[in-house]
Amino acid sequence: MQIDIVSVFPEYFDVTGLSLLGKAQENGLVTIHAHNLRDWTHDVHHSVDDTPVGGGAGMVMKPEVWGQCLDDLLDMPDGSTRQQLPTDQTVGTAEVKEQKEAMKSSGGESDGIASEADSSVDSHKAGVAEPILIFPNPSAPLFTQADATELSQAKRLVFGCGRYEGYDARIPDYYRNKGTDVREYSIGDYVLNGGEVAVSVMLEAITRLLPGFMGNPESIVQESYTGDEPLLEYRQYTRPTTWRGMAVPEILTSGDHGKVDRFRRNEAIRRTSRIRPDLIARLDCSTLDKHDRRL
Ligand code: 6GU
Repeated sequence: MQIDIVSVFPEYFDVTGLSLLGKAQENGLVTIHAHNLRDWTHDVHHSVDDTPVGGGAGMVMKPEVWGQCLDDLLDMPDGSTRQQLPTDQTVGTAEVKEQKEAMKSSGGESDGIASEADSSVDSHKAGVAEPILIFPNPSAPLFTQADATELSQAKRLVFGCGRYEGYDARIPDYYRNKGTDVREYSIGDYVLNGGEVAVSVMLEAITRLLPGFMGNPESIVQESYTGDEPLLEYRQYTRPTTWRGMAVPEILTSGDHGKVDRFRRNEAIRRTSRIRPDLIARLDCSTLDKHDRRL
């Protein structure tokens, strides 16, 4: 999977080089490039925002800068030519242009003045994955595990981080109208300063589902929100079986796997009913067995 992130704080994503996501990049499972939106500005102040049309507080991100940036990024092929990019996570306009030139001379793309239809045919011929464009937006539908699962199948994702009071609404509209798969997601009912944290959250939820990402793929299957039954997970314990006078539930030490499974499932259903009744309301009742129904 190839991931591009556009932000006015690309350094924010330096942390993607750490931990399991860092390993996944070393192993070639995923490449992540964070770009600085200001590299696509032309004015001396490198301004990316302006006051809202119609008045009001705050600033709105300008469509021209985003347009130039996304035209460049969405035009780029995946995998093969990507490897020519510098190892530095932050890639500016110069490198992007360089890469496009390299692509053209290697016959990887049409002459650049072809019609939209032509260039899309060409990109299919060259085996170029169509990117999905994702904008974090507190006023959008909630990002869920189902979205993470779907997006983990994609070859290319491009994230655009908005700052300040948001971005010009015509930006996603423009690319949607051009046929790009454009998504806008909120990560929860609270306010953040910008899209960077939200993109980090989505990035982690998506990439950990890539085949080969997790040491133990079983740990994904058992989790809360996964599969047809979005139940909260049962509570976990490890040794010692008694700690500061608190014993783990006795059934878990019984060695009877049937009883352990039943105990854990009961706990998952009871906890979900109490803590997240909204999830129970969404439950597909045909997945419940006769023991579940008695709870
Ligand atoms: Cl996606 N962006 C911002 N700025 N705030 C949020 C959010 C996104 N999701 C929840 N709060």
